[in-house]
Amino acid sequence: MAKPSTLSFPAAILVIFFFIILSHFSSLASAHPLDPLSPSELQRVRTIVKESSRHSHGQNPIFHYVGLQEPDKTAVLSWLSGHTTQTPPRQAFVIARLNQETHEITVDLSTNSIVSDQIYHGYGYPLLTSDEEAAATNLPLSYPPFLDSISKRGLKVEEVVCGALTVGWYGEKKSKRVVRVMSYYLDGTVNLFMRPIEGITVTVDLDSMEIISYRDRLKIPVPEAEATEYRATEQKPPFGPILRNIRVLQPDCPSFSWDGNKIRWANWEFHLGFDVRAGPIISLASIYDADKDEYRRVLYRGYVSELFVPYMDITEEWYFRTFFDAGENGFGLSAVPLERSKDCPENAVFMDGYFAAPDGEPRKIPNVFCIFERSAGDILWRHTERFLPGQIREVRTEVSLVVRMVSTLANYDYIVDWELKQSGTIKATVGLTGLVQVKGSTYTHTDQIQEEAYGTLLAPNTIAPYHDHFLIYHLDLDVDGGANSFIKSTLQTMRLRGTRSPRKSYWTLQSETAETESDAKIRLGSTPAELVVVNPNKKTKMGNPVGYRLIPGSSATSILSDDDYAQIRGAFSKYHVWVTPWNKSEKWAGGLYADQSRGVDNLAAWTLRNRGIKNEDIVVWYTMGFHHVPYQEDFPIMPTITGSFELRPANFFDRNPVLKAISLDDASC
Ligand SMILES: *[C@@H]1O[C@H](CO)[C@@H](O)[C@H](O)[C@H]1NC(C)=O
Ligand SMILES: [Cu+2]
Repeated sequence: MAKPSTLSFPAAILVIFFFIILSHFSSLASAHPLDPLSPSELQRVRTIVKESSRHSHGQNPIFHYVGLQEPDKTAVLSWLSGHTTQTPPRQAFVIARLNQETHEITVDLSTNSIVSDQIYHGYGYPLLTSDEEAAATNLPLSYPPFLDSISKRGLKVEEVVCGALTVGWYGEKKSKRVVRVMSYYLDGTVNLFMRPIEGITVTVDLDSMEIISYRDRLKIPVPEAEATEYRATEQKPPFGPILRNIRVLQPDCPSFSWDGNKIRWANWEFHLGFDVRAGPIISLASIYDADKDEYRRVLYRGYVSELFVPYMDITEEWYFRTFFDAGENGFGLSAVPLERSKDCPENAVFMDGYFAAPDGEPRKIPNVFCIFERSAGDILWRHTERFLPGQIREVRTEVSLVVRMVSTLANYDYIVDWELKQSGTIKATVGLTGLVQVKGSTYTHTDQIQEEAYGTLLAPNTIAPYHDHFLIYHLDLDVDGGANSFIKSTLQTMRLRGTRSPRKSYWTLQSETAETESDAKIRLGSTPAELVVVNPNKKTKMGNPVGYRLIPGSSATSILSDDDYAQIRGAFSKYHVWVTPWNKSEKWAGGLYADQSRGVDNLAAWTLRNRGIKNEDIVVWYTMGFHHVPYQEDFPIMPTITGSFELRPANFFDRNPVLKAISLDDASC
């Protein structure tokens, strides 16, 4: 934990004291069935799986994924309601590679035994491990043809850095676990992504760990190091503005409390989990209803299910760059430790995340999440009553609770925020920052460009190809209970003729309850629409079905052709909204095995069954999309692009909960 260096002595003591309390708390924390696997559980999983594979195969397994096997929803809810004191069985789900085969293993942690071990024979491969990526990127550095290419370009091999890229799928009948290794050049900068060594295609077989094909096609200059420096210490003049004397301190403690992974703040309570694939998982988010004097469930589980990032350059060195960052590299696995006063405000509280290394050993990502109260000078609600003598003036300050993770996937950094508001709103925001992926080019001026360049010339010899980012959220809404329906209402212009009213038009709602999955595939367009998940079995006092509405933010969906291989795999990007009936095994919108997947097991394929979704336990999937056309300001670092959406109560309460928004939790420290 990074301590703020400028704290006065007594405050520093308080902070230290506070963290002693925090660690004390976590050791006393009561177990929750949705808790991520602890280091000791990960260790047990490792022992059990290793023992078993040694027995049957005489080999060590490589762990590609280890995570909580999500317990049955009914078991969790029944445990939660206190109908049973039995916690649901604690199980781990493991994807391991052994003898070049992919095993799906379920480990029971209460009996310390393997419940099932199946070999996966379908298409696609599991998450890549950090070990094999490191090994693959080392290969070219001792491969004579590569060393030759480097020296032919007049470059120094000790200044070369390599990175591995997944290869996608382009209709091949047979596939192998392979990656392409790209190289970049330092020599006077740390901004290696602005100095690609273009034209070399190195393909590495991950199972045999050898280079299986090599091609050096082009002689393109490596862009200059000049003007690529981004470190603040090297900038003259330094970056401003300086916020004079601004502090956000809560020296006593924040006004939220936590018991292990369960967090309570203002009128909210929820569970926060960590998964190597998804990153943060928000579960069992419930909001207190002061009128009913009870917590009412809103979101059973919400997380980023997949990312799809296709590049629009069709040349040999680029066409395959169509990444699935969660399923190929792990959105959570790529998370970076957050730093106080930099990544998160000074008043943040931090949480660690644990994962299994490729050898199964538990590892920690310190400070993988930060949780903080945001009070940024905004108004939650206000009114000045000017019709009354003397005027009444009422203002409520906006305060919200933010959970943050930052995931760095090679050149890109994704800032993922989940924000809870007293108004009942859940807001999800993603910030895209870091560095754009650029391509070396002979061009030094746009006048020279005669043919399709697939991107923008940002600097001499530097083209940033066009690309998209699609993040799809899995939102298992349980609005006041499990059985929900999805209602789409479009705003229709009504024309008036005759003398009924001096008006010529008005608009009204035309509502449709989605019966099946195909009714709920929505691409938002020019017709305004209201998207509401309701519980048709619960009504407000006024008789409206209780609901929560989805307020979309960023607007992009994929405009690639449906028969393009990348699009077949990332088909979820075609619609803003999908609704499916809840199914335990439908978690990853790009498929469980995203690396070189073929679109057989993904959200689009599941929905072809066109199942009923009315008055069912449904999952809403929301695609947050960005078409990224780079501009010169994307050089040499990228301005943050932000997208968001909200889930907001819609006839959920009988009146505005803000009126009586209170903090139920007196600070617990
Ligand atoms: C759950 O999803 C899997 C994968 O799509 C499918 O094979 C299975 O039939 C589904 N179960 C139900 C009850 O729909
Ligand atoms: Cu981008």
